[in-house]
Amino acid sequence: MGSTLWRNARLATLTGRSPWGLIDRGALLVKGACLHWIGRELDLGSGLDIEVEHDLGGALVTPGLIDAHTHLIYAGQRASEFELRLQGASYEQIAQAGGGIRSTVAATRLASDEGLFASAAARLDRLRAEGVTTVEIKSGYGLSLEHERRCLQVARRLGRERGVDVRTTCLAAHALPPEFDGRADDYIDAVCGWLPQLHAESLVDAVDAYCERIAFSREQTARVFEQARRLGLPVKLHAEQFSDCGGVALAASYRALSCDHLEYVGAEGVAAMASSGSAAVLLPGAFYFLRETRVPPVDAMRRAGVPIAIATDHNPGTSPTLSLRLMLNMACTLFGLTPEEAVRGVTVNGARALGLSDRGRLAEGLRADFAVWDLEHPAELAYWLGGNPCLRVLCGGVPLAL
Ligand code: DI6
Ligand code: FE
Repeated sequence: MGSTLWRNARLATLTGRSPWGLIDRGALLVKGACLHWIGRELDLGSGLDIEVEHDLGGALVTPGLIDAHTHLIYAGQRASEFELRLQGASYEQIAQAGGGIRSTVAATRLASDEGLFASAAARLDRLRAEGVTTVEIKSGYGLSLEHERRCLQVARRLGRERGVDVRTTCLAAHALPPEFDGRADDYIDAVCGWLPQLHAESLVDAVDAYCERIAFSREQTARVFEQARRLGLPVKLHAEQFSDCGGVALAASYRALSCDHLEYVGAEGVAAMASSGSAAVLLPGAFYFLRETRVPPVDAMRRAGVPIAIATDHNPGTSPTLSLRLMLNMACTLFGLTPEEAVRGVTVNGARALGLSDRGRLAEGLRADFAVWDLEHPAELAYWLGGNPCLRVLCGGVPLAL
């Protein structure tokens, strides 16, 4: 099999010890779906079987970006709720009054499969156009076996048809659907009954839950996690977003891939994550959009060596953004990450939050997932606001049409 050479590039490999793992005048040799060789053009051996050669004109190349937390599949929008919040209503008040997630569930249940696919595909294409090659997509707006299954099927179809690698997460324990009003424990029993079926249909890569005052308790979350463990599925958790419910310690005890949000996590939670190896997925879009003021304890996470990932949390209620680059900027301005930490958060550590070791860096043997940027330096990924400097995206060695 011949290979494709991408040369005359500035590579931000994110490997090694030097800042950004920068290689100037670098080249990438892609064979099939993998990076076959990577290094300085000068060091490129002779006698290689190169079929096609592309001169990137000195452009910046980074690993394909990884959005490790999204809720891409839903119908409708919640602009009226945004207005209510601007007038002083809180997210929790709106949720308690039956709005919030429940209103998106009602719209999603009414949408056709084709309608759900088309709206999610349009959203995915926008992420992709900014260099995203791996996206985690959660269910959680169906909240019945039939509708959770439909949403997960749409996620799988997006992965097959849009050229991006999709990881699915079952978030049936997202909110209490109206038919279970006042019966949260019964709903959790139902969710535990659906998981083996959804898993048998190969629809689930991981299991998530929303552990919060307005959602499910620690005990209810633990029951979902027990079932995931029986099925051999990894878990993740929406934890300590509005209060410290002890969700992080619970998730860590199940060796969660990640704990997400974390504005209210305390020192014990951070220590628990460090010992379980769970990644912290920070979601500055939701923090910004809800005008929160308490920031996640980034310094404590750094000191404890917890890998920090950054994601869009795209959803219609709390983070209606489709720009992972904007999240990089917010991770720096709002949470105090350095641009390099932020970029590592959507590459190396994004992969980590999904339990993937074959991507997130530019290194031989890894997937040929990379983005080419009209930028001089990788810090610019977190610097420019708006616009789109992404020139090309390759996923698994295949160029995507942007
Ligand atoms: N992720 C979620 O699942 C909820 N918050 C968050 O950050 C909210 C989803 C919604 O309001 O629709
Ligand atoms: Fe979320």
